[in-house]
Amino acid sequence: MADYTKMWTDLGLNHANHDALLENLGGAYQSIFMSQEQRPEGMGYFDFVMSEAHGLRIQELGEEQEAGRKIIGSFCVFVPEELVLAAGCTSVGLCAGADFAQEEVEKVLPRNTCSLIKSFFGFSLGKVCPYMEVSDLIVGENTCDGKKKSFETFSQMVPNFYQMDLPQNKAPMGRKLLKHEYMAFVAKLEEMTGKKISLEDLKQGIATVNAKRNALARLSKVRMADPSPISGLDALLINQIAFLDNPARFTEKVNALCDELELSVKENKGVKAEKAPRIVISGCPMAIPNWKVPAIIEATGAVIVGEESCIGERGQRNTTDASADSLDGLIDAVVDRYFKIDCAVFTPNQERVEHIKEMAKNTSSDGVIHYGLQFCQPYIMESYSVEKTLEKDGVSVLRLETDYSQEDMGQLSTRVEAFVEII
Ligand code: BJ8
Repeated sequence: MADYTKMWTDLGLNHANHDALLENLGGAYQSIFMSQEQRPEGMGYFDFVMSEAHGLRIQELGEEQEAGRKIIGSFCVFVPEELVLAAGCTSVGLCAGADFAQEEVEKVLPRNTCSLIKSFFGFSLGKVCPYMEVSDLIVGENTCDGKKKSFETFSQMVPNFYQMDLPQNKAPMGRKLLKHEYMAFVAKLEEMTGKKISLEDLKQGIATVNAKRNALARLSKVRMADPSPISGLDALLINQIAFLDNPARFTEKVNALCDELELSVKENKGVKAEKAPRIVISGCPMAIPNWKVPAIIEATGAVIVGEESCIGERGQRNTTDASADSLDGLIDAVVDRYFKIDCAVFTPNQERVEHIKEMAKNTSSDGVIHYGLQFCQPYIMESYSVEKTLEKDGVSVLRLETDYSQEDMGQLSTRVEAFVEII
């Protein structure tokens, strides 16, 4: 990696903390990803992106800023990238998947807060996340109580914070609220850039994001083969990188990888043995660099064939209809697309259970592992009905509750191994 010290200093990163984080992540990446056998060649690009995630990509974002683009950081798949791109801005995901500065974090947040929230607080307090520091606007949202209330504190810690309200149910009033909030977001973006979004701008934004989602849908489809041509870990990594990389380049690289994978399927080549146990993971988002549970699952010889998660199908399925010929009509289409996201903060949320069933069937999976982050009420509470409904359908379910620490690795491995053996 080139020397980015000056760039990191200019961003205000804490060098000692940042070096420690990079060293930790580098080690984890080597042992989890680079030790996999028969990886597709196309993964080389994504390895490169990861190796430069705090370097070249941040430099690119800085260059975009110099050219007048604003960088919009967000924590939730309800913040539409289409609108951000239409405004001539760039979207980056800020959800963090690793513990950092826990002691400092627990001075401002209750201990019983989920790891995901603690993580972005830790990244901010420890000054280790260049994406957070480079963002011109940070968008928070009213989803679960943990995020909504913690953003009250977080908004005092970072400059340029913007809060988006979100509905909690799928009634017509909920859709109305979502549209109101997207219109307000458009107004905020226009105020920042000093430029109105045109019909053409939004058509282009939708086309770029639809192309990215179509490429990811192609990846989901090719993974359904047995033997699977790509590991679940690598597929998760690609879904995580989707929140950081330049969207057009990312789409091209995912499509190139899919060309390779489709060929492997034709030749019956896989990364795991044929008839290896097939698992769908469902539950809380696995933000980068959260790879703990997938690594444990695939170490048993099983293969993960789908993620029912915001870093996966829940976040990326469904494209936006770009056929409307008015700006308002296109914004309605964006609202319709996002209103289908079945996050567990919604009640009732029967669509999510139906989606998990459908995924289990389409991927011919042998079982579903429900992943809940400790203290995440929406997903852990919903996991009970997910389990009951799937079991009625004959699908085996294992419910796990964990955090970002490594302390429960042994116990999790034992439970996952036992589950994989019986399915
Ligand atoms: S659309 S899943 S990205 S809100 S794990 S912070 S729910 S206590 S992340 Fe999410 Fe948007 Fe929904 Fe998706 Fe709260 Fe649970 Fe923590 Fe969570």
